[in-house]
Formats: sequence, C-alpha cells, structure tokens
Amino acid sequence: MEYISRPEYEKQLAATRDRRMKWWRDARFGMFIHFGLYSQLGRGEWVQLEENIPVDEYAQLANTFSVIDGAPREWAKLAKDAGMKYMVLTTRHHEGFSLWDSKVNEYNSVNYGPHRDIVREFVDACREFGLGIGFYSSLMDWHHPDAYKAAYDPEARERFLKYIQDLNTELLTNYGKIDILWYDIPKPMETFEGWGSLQRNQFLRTLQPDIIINNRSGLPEDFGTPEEHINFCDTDWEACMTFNGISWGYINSEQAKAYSYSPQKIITMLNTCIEGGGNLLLNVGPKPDGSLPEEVREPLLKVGKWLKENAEAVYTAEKIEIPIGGNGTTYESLSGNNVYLWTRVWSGHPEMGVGGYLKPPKRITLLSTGEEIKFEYKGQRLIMKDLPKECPDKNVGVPVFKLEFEERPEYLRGSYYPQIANGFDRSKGMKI
Ligand code: JFZ
Repeated sequence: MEYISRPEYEKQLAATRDRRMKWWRDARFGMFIHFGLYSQLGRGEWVQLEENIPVDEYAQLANTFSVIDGAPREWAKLAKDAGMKYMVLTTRHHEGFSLWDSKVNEYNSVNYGPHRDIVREFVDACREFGLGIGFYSSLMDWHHPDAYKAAYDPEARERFLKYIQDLNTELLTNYGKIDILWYDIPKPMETFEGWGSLQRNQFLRTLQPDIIINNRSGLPEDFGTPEEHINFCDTDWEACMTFNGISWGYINSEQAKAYSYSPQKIITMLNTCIEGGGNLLLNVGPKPDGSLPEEVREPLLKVGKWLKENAEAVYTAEKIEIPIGGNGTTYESLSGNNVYLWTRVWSGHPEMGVGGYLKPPKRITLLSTGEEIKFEYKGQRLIMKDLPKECPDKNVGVPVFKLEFEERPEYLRGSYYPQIANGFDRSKGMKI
C-alpha cells in the first residue's frame, strides 16, 4: 500500500471529519465495557501487572472464564434504556486475551473459557438496539512475548507491530461496519513512529472508511480522551469515566455501591460534557460471568427515564461559547435561542428567579410536559411563578425549564448588582 505523509493524512481526515463524526457528535452519551479475564479477580483490570502475577499463572484464568448466554445483549439493552447511543468494548485489554475468534492470537475466548466469540455477540447486540459500535484495542500487551522486547529489539518490534495490525485487521474486517476504534496505552514504544501508527491507521481506514479513531496511538486522529476527569479540549473529545472512581474492571458490587455514581451525579457529568461540547463514555465493568453489576442498573435506568423526558436539553445542545446562566441551583444547556435550566435541587417555593438576561424570553415551559410556566420580567430579573411545592421531576428530582428567546440570549451575570449600577460600566457585567 502507498502511504501518504502525516500532513497529507491529517488534511484528508479533516476534510472527511464532519461526515464521519456527525452521528457521534449527536450521540453525547455512550457505555464503555471493561470485560476480560481480570473480571474474575475483582481487583481491577491492571491486576496482572500491579500484583506481579506471572503470565503462566494469570493465563489459567482463561480456563475458568465463563460467560452467561446473552451477556452482551444485557449490556446493550441497558445502554439503550439508559439513553446511551453507542458502546465501546474492550476487545482485548492489556492482559492480551482476545474476546474474539482470532487467528493470530490463540489466547482467546473461542479457544478457552466460554468458547464463544464475545465480540460477535457484542456487535449483534449493538445492532439489535441501534447502538454505535466501538472497539477498544490495547497497544500495550502483557502476554505477547515480543511486546516488551519491541522497545529495543527491531525484529521483535517488527513482529509485534505486525501482530497489532493483524489483530485490528481481523476486528475491522470480520464484523461489518464498525464505528469507533479506541486505542489505548502506546507502551513500550513512545512515539507514533515507534508504533507505525501513521501507516497502520491509514491501512485500517481503508477497511472502514467512516471509522473514527481516538488519540491514543500517538497521533491526534479524530478525538481526545480525557480520563476520569472532564476537561474541555479544543478538538472533539469524549470523557471516559469509571462508575465508581476506583476501577474499570469489575469490583465487588456490594462494596462498590457506596462509591458508585447516583443518577444525579451522572446527569451532572453529562451536563459538564455537553457544556464543553464533548461526549460522556461511562464505564460498566460486568461481573466475572458477564452479567451486569447491580449497582449500575438502577442509576442508569433512572438516567434513561430522565433523558427520555428531557432529551432536547441534551441531544440538541451545543457547546456553550456565549455567556448564559441560571441560578445557584441549576445547570444550563443551550440550543439555538433556547436555554435549558436543569434544576438540581427543588426549593419548594412558588417562585424561582434568574438574574442577568437582558431581554425576557417569549415563553417558559417545563420540558418534560410542555406545561407553560408563568413568569414576570423586571429589571433583568426573571421570576417564574406559581411553581409547585413538590418537585415536578419524579424520576431524579432534576426538572428542566426551557426558556425560549426571540434571538440568541444576551446574559450578564449580576447585571443589576447595586455597586455596578452606581458608576461601573454595566455592559461589562461582573468579572467573577
Ligand atoms: C487506560 C487503561 O490502562 C485502563 O485500564 C482503562 O482501560 C482506561 C480507559 O485507559 O488508562 C490509562 C490511560 C492513560 C493513563 C492512565 C491510565 N495515563 O496516561 O496516565
């Protein structure tokens, strides 16, 4: 194959990016699945390395790995019910065990354990529920004999890079259209040149012309991947988050529960991502047998119900680049001329105000029901009236108010702060 230079390659990617990324930019919310041999030990997906478990001893886990029928379908169904639009599965994590019928890696789930192609079941389940399909693919490998040597032995490196290319070629050839290739941890080589990423990614894209690739093979490719924190990037980005702040792989459900996210916390994370124009990829670490850990089910189902009623505030929202605001109890999102106030805590008072919009909205409604909310506007102060004592959102207690403005709203936080009125230039608002 003829390869093009990095600048040429990046120019081509930029030219096709809007087309390739459209579905993903609209998707907002996805499910990450970390599942592998490590799930059996319940001490995280790094257990082999962290605990210095010798390869041969660790590999015994392949014999005891057993997966209940229909496990990937359970994951996909929950993702769908949670309002997620895509999934990313660890087809092969750092442990090096492939969850598919690989011809280049005999250490796989068809030769051992369940004797099934889990990747195929996952792909079928995603298609059944209309979810985008993502393959996580580790670069680092703790099983392959050449993986570590590749750092200093050119022949080992050549063999190992061929291995990496062959694995990904299988994944992107045998399962129909795949939407995301999610690389991880380019070690022991430290540069994209060391990994041959420019050439490999060009080749892999010929197999899947619409695919999007993350930034973990040493090249920026299509999107950034802040991990366990939500920091906005200038490029497209997706924050990946564990469900408990501890581990991606399964840990004891009973005990994990106390560390796990509530629906309200998930909605908070989603809001932050949306505000910064990014996606949220929220992780679930299935139990050793592939079934869902209990602590994720209820929160995700609640988020799903909430999302159904408040979809517009999430899926149509855009990156917030103009000042908008609410009050101390709300989060906001923005779509065209509409501002959405996600009210985190319900005060129970008949009135709730927002200060700083320079013109009044045309209309305010409760998003979930479309019910009109009476309001008054005076002195750049918007007061919603006749609000119920009981929180109007029965799912998670986060009702959303939709403020429809005639044009793009203009907003100055604290624009009527008395000191500003007394001599400061009010048009500059407050510098807070
Ligand atoms: C990686 C994996 O090691 C982890 O197991 C999980 O799959 C996660 C999604 O991705 O975690 C990382 C990646 C990068 C760093 C740390 C953890 N890093 O750069 O420090």
